[in-house]
Amino acid sequence: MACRIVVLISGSGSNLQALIDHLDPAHGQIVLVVSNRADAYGLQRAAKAGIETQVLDHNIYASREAFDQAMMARLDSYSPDLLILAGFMRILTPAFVNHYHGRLLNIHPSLLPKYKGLNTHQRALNAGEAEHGATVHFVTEELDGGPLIVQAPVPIVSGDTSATLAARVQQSEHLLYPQAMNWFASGRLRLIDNRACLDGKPVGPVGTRLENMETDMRGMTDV
Ligand code: NHR
Ligand code: GAR
Repeated sequence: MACRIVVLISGSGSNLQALIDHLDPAHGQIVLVVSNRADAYGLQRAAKAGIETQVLDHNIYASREAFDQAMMARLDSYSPDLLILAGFMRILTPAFVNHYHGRLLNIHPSLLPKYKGLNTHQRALNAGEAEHGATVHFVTEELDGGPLIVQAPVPIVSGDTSATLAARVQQSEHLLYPQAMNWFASGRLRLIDNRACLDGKPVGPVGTRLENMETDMRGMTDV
């Protein structure tokens, strides 16, 4: 049975576009895109792809808990098998995260466990790092601290600004995230005993590391 996928966004939705473009239709279907911001450009991308959209503005709720409860009610009416955070910028409550335990993914713009939280590109530059990157992980109560699935390093080059670095990291995100989505949709990726498992085997502590993203992805039939 096709995996029913819901994507949550807050902004431009370039990751959403990559997910739309690379989803293997044999295994899954994006049944809904939700944004907490009415002006998120990603909503237009979804509409263009013929995907249902909904806006749930967090500002009209009295608390984080109330917002998350409203979202859960909305999402559950679509019976999602997989929820994907794609540039979704609201921290989720324990009640939400636990309700979707094992079926909630996030992509974070750093080589986790380094640089949790926001403003990661500038912080990596300030620290004089030689490399940065992106990581897909299962979401748990611990912010950016859930079990890691797969990460891609991106070199930092001289003259990089947070904008040039962010652009390069995002290119790798657009390969990384569809890969993880298709792994999950096809049943290869599961959360078992709080560890991401690919084909039944736990991935390493930082997840599968894709060193040469473009070369590695070439020839992968499911991306
Ligand atoms: N929720 C939980 N419980 N656990 C995670 O790991 C989560 C999460 C919600 C979102 C994405 C995350 C990222 O990849 C994510 C992971 C937003 C913030 C944040 O501080 C931090 C991390 C992430 C997303 N948001 C502010 C807030 O008050 C609002 C910032 C804004 O609106 O611009 O929620 O980086
Ligand atoms: C991506 O780079 C993603 O890693 C990051 O926001 C960008 C969203 O871009 N996510 C976070 O920082 C989550 N806090 P997009 O809207 O074009 O996909």
